[in-house]
Amino acid sequence: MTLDTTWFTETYPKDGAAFSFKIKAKLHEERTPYQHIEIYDTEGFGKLMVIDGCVMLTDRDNFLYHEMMSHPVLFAHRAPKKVMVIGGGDCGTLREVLKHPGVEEAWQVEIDERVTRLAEKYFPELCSANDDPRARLYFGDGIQWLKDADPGSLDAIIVDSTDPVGPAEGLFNEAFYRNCHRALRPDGILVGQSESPLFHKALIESMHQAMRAAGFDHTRTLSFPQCVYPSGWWSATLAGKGVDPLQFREQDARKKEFDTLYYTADIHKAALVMPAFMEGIGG
Ligand code: AG3
Repeated sequence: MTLDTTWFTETYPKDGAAFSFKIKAKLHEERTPYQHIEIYDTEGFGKLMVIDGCVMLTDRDNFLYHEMMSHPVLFAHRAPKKVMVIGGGDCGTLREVLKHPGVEEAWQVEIDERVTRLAEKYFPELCSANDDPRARLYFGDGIQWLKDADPGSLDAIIVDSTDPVGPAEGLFNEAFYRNCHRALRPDGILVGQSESPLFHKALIESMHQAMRAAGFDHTRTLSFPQCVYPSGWWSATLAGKGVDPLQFREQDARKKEFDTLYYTADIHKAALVMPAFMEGIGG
């Protein structure tokens, strides 16, 4: 093997940086109608899923992202019962959502069924909640699903998408957020993965603007470490319909009856504190 084939590298050309994994083996590669998927076994991070050249998740650190995409929004909501995940085909977010005993129905609407089938094979622990009777797996276009959703029928919407290019582009604009706003009940909360505070601040600002323009009353960004994503630092942006997602059920979070590896009530509070260069974003 040459050196090149023993490493997988995602480059960030705009920022002149990259992140690499030492590879033990390429386990799978395919082109679906939507994207190019690769699965690797790595030296240090366990299994790795890559879509269109971008790192999606590894065994070692996916808990950071999946917990922070799920628990802050669900503890910010007063009593989430019906939750929708858009994208999230690896089922890691769905698994976290189903840890909340009050959730009655959790939908995962993923456009590319192959992502889920490969996760079942290579990341079985992420799919361990898929046979929970409250889980509903649907393969299709999340944008259309939300357009068709009954108005006021959801408590929380979690957009666990790829970067805002290609199939996920339509998950970051005002038209999409309008459909989310319509589909949410009063007090409903939307959260979308919102890339890196350091590399993508303009995108985060544009998400806040688009969410407000779509009718949401309060918008907030939280951040967390994620060394395998561009800049090693990632974010999620929340939008509340009649509620401020800065507030959360802190006591419930403190006495939660499920395990997490990163999320705690204190992490929740800390994650919502913005660094100086981000102050004034959201409110
Ligand atoms: N969601 C994708 C985050 C985007 C990562 N971007 C990148 N590597 N350029 C991850 C899916 C996990 N459920």
